[in-house]
Amino acid sequence: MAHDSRFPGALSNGTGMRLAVTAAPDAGPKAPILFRGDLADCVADARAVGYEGIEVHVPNIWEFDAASFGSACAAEGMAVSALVSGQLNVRMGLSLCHEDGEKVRLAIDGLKRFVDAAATLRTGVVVGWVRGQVGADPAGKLARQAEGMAEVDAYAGSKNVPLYIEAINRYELDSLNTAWEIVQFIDGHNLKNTYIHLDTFHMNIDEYSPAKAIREVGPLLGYFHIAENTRWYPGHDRLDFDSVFATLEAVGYDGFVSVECLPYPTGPEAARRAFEFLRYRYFYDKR
Ligand code: LER
Ligand code: MN
Repeated sequence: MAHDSRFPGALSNGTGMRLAVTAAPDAGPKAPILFRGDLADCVADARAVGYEGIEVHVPNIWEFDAASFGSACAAEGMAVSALVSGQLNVRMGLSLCHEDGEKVRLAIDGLKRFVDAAATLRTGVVVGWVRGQVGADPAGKLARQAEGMAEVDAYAGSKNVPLYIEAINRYELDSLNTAWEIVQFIDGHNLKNTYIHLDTFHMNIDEYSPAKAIREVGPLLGYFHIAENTRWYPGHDRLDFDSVFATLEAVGYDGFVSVECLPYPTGPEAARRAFEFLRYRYFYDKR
């Protein structure tokens, strides 16, 4: 199968979707991060459950040692499913549409450093919260977001790294909340290395149905987060995962499905229960 630039590394080989899970050195009690602490330990613990990919929410990209993290992953046979850039905004207050031009410049520089790290780790970069709130000036700020994205998109292209814009629900971010809005944003600004990242939790709020959103995105789907309608681990509540996975297969999605859910009852226990639920129904040992 031809290389698909949506899925870097060795994954676009037609062998299907793989399961990943979230990790970070530290996170708040309600953050949807399941493995926390030393990242090499997170990789080993996630691999022991059975996950094939680790998604890292990097606290400070300027201090992140991608090469040594890559060695820790290689030692466990673990792929990096994505690097998530949200902490540029959450911890550092940077965004692509900030009124303060210096904060925009730093957001763009931070995203380029994410691209560098992703090139080392053969993975992609999630662009969510760092887009920023457009507030009462949607036209000006949306244009600023788009300018920043275009600059980072061109840089990502020079490094063969895909960017994944996440559709985040309206209560967290005030623009690009739906799959279709991001399709139009990517087409409208001619972004060549940017794909769409869907999350079942956000879709349950802002989409008619996850299946419809996945179909609308089709070949632009680059990354996927999975959690229940309540954001508990998959299998805990009432989201229709049969239709989600049937539609992912129908559109030929061949990338990671990353478990990003609340750390309840604990992060590692949620990771274990999610893996058990998903593996038998949709992954390695389908019944
Ligand atoms: C990040 O992937 C996400 O889904 C946001 O809701 C931030 O938690
Ligand atoms: Mn998400």
